[in-house]
Amino acid sequence: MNNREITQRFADVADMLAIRGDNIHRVLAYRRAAEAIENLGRDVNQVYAEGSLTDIPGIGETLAEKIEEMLTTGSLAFYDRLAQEIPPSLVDLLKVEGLGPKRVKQVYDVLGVTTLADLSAAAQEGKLRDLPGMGAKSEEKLLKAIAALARHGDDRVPLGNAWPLAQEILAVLAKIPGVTQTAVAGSLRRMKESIGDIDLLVAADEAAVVMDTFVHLPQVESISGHGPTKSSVTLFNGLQVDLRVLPAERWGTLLCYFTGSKSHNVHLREMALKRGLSLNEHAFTPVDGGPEILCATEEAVYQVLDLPYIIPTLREDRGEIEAAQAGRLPDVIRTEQIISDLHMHSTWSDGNATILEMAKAAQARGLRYIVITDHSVSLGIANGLSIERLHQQAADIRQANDALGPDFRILHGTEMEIRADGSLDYPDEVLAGLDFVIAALHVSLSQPRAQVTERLLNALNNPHVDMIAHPSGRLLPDRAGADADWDVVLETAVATHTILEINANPRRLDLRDSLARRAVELGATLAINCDAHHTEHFDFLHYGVATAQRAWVTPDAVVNTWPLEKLLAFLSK
Ligand code: DGT
Ligand code: CA
Ligand code: CA
Repeated sequence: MNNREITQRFADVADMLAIRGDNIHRVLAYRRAAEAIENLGRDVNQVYAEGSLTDIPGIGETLAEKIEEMLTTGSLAFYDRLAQEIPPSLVDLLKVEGLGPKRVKQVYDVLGVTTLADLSAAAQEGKLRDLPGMGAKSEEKLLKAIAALARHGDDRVPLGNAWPLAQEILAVLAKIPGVTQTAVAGSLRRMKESIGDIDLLVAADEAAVVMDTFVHLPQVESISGHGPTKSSVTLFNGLQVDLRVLPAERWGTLLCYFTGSKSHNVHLREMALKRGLSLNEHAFTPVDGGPEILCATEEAVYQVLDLPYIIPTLREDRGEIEAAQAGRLPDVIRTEQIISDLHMHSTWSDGNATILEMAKAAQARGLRYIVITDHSVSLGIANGLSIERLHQQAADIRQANDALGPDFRILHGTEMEIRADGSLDYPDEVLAGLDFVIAALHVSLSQPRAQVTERLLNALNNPHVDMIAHPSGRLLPDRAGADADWDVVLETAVATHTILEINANPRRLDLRDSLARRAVELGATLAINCDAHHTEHFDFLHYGVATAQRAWVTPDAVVNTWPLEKLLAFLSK
């Protein structure tokens, strides 16, 4: 079994245990294990071979044994036994908005419902309304939710789709009189690569008018909840948005609670309890009585726990709280530290703007140098450059450099195909004449692991190749990208001084956060580039920086923070 299969199996076990009504800590342990394997930057088979499964955060002896069983036998006896009691298809029912594990158990026990289709039929036949705690109204709501699920699927939405929508909605809410603060929360504020639902927060003394405006926004398809402090809607694109309104003096605890992650919050609450305080979205409350401690800012929340402020992109309970306690919180990269972009396209290949237009747009955003890296000859669909056109392009770059003067510099590069057979698209003597050489995979991504790995190694070992762009080639949400032996690839990149890209295009975010963190641990040098095909694509930068933050990347490891001279010296090594 591979990482994905083990992740899925653990997630299913967690859901099945929850449906069975098992101890919550047991459920959480499996959920945490699923997350740990999902976020593992390397092949779980290899970790097992090294005997270091229990070094994975969240994996103790018991779970390590279960992983071992799956890796060596391809199945899990515990899961099979559980499946006798709780049909695995019940897990799908949890995707229905408003249906929790208790209710799923009930419809299974009482009505024999095991699938979504069963549930839909039972609701249509009016069999649900007579269950304890249900009624005709909740039955109708459930039918709607099942229909919504069928329409939109349960797919998480890529970060890049959710972010602009959330900003649009917040901008409207911020203009309502009496509103003093607005923020995104949840996974969107933590900038996870995919978003389950959008969480929005507003500070205002009068909630009613905010809620009214919110549920009647033109983007809203249906209203699933409209209460005094919380409302939920579904947008036409299927995204659910939750909004909560609270008074400003409780803003800090509110924002912290709903930013999550859940595991980060659980950890904070445990720390609070050790101090005799219970912590929720409203306040800290002394366990043995006494007045609440209100926090108007998140800084104040962390201060009560004697912690420095932890930025949202780090809040995954992947060691950030321990690091904060020890005063070793990484000083992660920030957008304003970036002064270059090393990967972009122009009208010479499949870009929409001329070299000069791209350069001016980059300069207007505060960058000091860029590399033009149009596609190479074999990528015909992207109008890849023949060797002849590549040589002609040099003159265009010289002219643009002359036009811009000494404060800005355009380098001449390429985004060169690594062909399906592993060979490179330009001969060495052509590469030697360029300032910067990117190698990248775009075709035959589904080759077997050994073959894809070999292609990447071939590029890494070429002395002219300076960077590997979007190493896995994945496209969110559906295309998983190449399955390479990442540890070998990352180690070879370090050994050959080859830069690895975190591609900031929100459909890529590649290297993904977990692999980027592994890369940095191994000593890799990274770049964060927008892969702009249009001047507006430079706005992608913050997605790439957030991904780097989630990987604990510090500015020194990112070449885009370096002055040009430092980069050139690195490249000549
Ligand atoms: P998502 O929507 O699946 O991408 O992920 P999140 O993290 O946005 O999760 P969501 O929308 O269910 O809840 C938003 C935040 O609210 C979450 O990050 C932490 C907080 N939260 C929600 N439910 C709980 C809970 O039961 N316990 C704790 N401690 N926090 C919760
Ligand atoms: Ca959410
Ligand atoms: Ca939510």
